[in-house]
Amino acid sequence: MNGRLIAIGDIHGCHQEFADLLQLIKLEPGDQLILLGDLVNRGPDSHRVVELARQHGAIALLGNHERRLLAARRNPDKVKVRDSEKATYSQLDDADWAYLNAMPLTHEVPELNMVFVHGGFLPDRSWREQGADIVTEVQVIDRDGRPCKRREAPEALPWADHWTGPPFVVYGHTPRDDVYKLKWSLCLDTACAMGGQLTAFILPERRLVQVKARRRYYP
Ligand SMILES: [Mn+2]
Repeated sequence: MNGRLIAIGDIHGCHQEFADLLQLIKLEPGDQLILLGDLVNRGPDSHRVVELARQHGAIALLGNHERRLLAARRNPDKVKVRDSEKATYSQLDDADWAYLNAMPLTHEVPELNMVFVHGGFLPDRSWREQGADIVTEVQVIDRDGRPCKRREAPEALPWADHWTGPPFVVYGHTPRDDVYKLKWSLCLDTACAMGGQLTAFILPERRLVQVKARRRYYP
C-alpha cells in the first residue's frame, strides 16, 4: 500500500455529504477508497454518488440496495422496482450500471488482517464461503442461527457480537447513532440518510472522520 486506505459507510444517495467527507479527509493521489455498499437510494442523488465513486476509482462493495436494483434490471418480469427506488433507477446511466454490476461482495487486505463487507458474516463458517444472501443482508442472528434484519428478530444479537475473528471486519448496513466498535469488527453505518453522519475510517492510522448530514432525507 502506498497511500491510505479509506473505508466509508453507507452513503445512500447523500452526494453532498460524500463530497464534504472527501474534502475533510484531504484525499490524495495514491489513497484508495473502499465504499461499504448501499451507495444508492434514500438520499437526494444516487447518480452523483456513483459518479463520484467512479471518478475516484473507489472499490465499492455490493450492498443489498444495489443487489435489488441489479436484480430488477436483469429480471424485470420477476423483480419489480419498488416505488422508493424508481428515482434511483431512472437516474443511473450506463456507466453507473456497469459499476454496480462489477461490485464485489468483499475486499480483503491481508497485510492488515482485515476484510471489508456490506452486511457481515455468520460466525459458524468461513467468511469466504458466504454468499450475497448472507453478506449483504445480515444484521442479527436469530436463535436458529439464521441471518435476519433487526426488526425481524428484535431480541437477537448483532452478528458482530458473535464474531471472534480473525480477520477484523469493517462493515455497514446496520445504522446506529455512532460507530459500533468491538474487538474484531467496526460498523461504519452512522445513518447519514436519516440525518445522522457519514463516517470514514482511515488506515493504517485507524482514525475516524465524520460529517454531519445536512438534513434528514429519509424517515
Ligand atoms: Mn444495507
